[in-house]
Amino acid sequence: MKKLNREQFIEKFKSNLEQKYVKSFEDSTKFEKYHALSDTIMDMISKDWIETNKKNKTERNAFYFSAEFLIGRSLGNNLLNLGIIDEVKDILKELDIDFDEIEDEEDDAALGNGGLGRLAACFMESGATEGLNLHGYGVRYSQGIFKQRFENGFQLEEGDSWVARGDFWSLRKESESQIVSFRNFKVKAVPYDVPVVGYENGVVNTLRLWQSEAIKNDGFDFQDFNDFRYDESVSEKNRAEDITRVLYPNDNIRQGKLLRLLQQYFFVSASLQEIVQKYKRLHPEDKNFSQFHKYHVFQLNDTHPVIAIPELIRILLDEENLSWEDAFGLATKVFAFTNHTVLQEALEKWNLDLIHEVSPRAVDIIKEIDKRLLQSLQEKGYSLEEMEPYRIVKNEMVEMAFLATYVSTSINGVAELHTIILKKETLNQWFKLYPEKFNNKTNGVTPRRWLQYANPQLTSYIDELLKSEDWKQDMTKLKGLEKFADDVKVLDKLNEIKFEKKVQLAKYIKKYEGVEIDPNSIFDIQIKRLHEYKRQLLNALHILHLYYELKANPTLDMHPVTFIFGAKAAPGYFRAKGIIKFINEISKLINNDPEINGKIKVVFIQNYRVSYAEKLFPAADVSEQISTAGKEASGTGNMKFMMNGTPTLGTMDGANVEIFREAGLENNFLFGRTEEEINELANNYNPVNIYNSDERIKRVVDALLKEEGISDDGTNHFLDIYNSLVDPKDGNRADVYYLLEDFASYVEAHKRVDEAYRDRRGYARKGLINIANSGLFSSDRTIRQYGEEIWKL
Ligand code: BZD
Repeated sequence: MKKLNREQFIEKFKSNLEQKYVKSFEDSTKFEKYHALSDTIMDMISKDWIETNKKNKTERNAFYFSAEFLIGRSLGNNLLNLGIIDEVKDILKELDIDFDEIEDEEDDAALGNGGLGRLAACFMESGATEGLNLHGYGVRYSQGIFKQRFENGFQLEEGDSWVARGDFWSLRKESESQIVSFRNFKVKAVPYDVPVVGYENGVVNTLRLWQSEAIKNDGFDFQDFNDFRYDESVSEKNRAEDITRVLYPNDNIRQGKLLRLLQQYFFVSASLQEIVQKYKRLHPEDKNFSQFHKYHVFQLNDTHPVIAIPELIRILLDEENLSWEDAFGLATKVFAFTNHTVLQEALEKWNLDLIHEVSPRAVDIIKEIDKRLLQSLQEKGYSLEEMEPYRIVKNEMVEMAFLATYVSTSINGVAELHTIILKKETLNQWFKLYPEKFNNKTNGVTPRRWLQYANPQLTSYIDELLKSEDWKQDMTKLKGLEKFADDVKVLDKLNEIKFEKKVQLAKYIKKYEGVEIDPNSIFDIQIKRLHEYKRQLLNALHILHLYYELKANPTLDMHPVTFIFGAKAAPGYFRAKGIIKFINEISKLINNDPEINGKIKVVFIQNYRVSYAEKLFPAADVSEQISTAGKEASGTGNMKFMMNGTPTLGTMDGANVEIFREAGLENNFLFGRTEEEINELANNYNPVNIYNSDERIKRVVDALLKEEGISDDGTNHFLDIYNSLVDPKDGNRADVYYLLEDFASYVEAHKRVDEAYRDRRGYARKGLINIANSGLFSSDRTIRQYGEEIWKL
């Protein structure tokens, strides 16, 4: 397939350079070349972008409302999806430019925390690839997730001014700006459109991110300035820009901050106003919006955009003069809700006073919805007591998940087990009332970024084995790889590719972390946000256990292992930061112990992010997915490892359950209690007994306080962790994530890995079967299900 006119491309690239920087090609920097290359690509997609927009106008459209889109870099992915990545690499080589160096000039667009934000980015890409009319709407934070650095083993945070050097992947659409009215001030919302390129199909969808700015004179009041009131002259500008200044860096924890609610209201209000305006322009005859629901469906990515429900009703009531019945009736037809967590501390509740600060009308409308809900329940014969669990407003607090569930046509969980738990526990009362609304949509990840782009070596080998590239359009075709399961040439080649990716990663880690790691060791990797329920601490305690075993028996027969961690802790999450320090202390202790003889190495990479992840997943031998059963809604990193041929060492949690089912337990390493077993245990769980009766556990837990080489430098972080496991304060329960309960089983699972890895071909076979059965976890499949079953596109 010839997609590129080489001469034209080079011509355009060079003229971009000359025009943007008034420099010759020879004199330009790597960054300038990156910029010119990006602009060349933006030019190339403009026609398709216009065409896609035109087509969407007359059809039904889905709108993905999300406070986060964790995009990462765009250059490589767009080149891949345009089908020109190899050719462009080639051209650059001819020009004596190293593509890897150019692409390293791009900062990640890190407008998200973790899984939820990255899922939104995968969905956008798969939506374009599947040719769906899918529009993303979100926030253009000036500062994305903080940059992480370690100093003396402690996490330090720095700002992430990702646009400082220029954002070349969006277009500012000044003319489509909106005014957002808060209770006591107004701001201008300016859209920045990011193109979402479908995979080799000519589709370019749009991700629209809103930026907050002052309305007048660029917010800068010259009158004030001329009157020597400098402070006042800039204050309005600052106040407006504050709204989208920074992403809140917490995941899976509620934060009841006014600014956060202002952000949420800001982007949904701007989005809905714009969408309603467009509708009126295209359907001037439909004065009462009777057809609106036929053209629109809004997917709410968790509760963060749920304030869109009262906002749409407000627009219809106050601006468009609809009746309550019509406005509310319309709202009940156009929203769908995705839940991403069952952790109680993460479920959003907003105080009515705070909502009033942001939008007084939202308070009226929410109260009216609550009132009418209770009326309707009463009419159905519910007693006061029976009505209680349904109250949307209680003690002046609004349960956002309840509001979303009541109004939406669809409520979905993100993995089979998660949806079961939603139905039987978290939203059980609502499931009883509206069973037909509940459904599961197991997450997926885009195979373009996470397999084809991240692992071109494996990709071309799959092409070779399957003698076709059809699998790139339909990942279930990977199943065809199973017939090579006992072909030693294939298994050896898979090991060879894995080794090459490990060598590449080792170089990268040497460059950025200054640590040498051995690509012949087992790369055992846990990369995800730092959270107690994800149990990085369990991993750490096990490593310490191995270390003590090795100290006691230096000739212990084990294959060398490199344990790799990557994780950011929310800046205010004290215990999570303590766990980072603890792992860094263990790393220092072990890596500097000559007696260990290279048998164990521990590396905590700094500033784990999408672009780092792309190097980690393909190089992994073990995928650590060790959350307490029932706590991880789905997980998506687990799927990225699987696609790259890495067996899972994990619990029966989230989508692990489905991974085990698809690839077989014999090709993975299951351990730990099930969700049911943990529920049974709950009230009788006594971790102190385990601590006292298992010497191995006592030894590693005590290390928190007693090991000489391990210190929290007087910060009390390690005492806090110790207490959380076996000596909780203020009537709290001990070890609420069951680390000690699962410890023995985890140790044993690692032994099975060690054993299995010695049979190098046997291990490659497990990897192969995982790849062959990873088709289910393509976000193409997920987004098709949303499109067919929820959005009815
Ligand atoms: O969403 C995650 C879940 O924890 C994962 O199990 C799941 O795979 C993904 C995608 O469905 N949730 C988050 O990432 N949540 C957040 O990042 C978040 C952010 C702000 C506020 C609350 C949660």
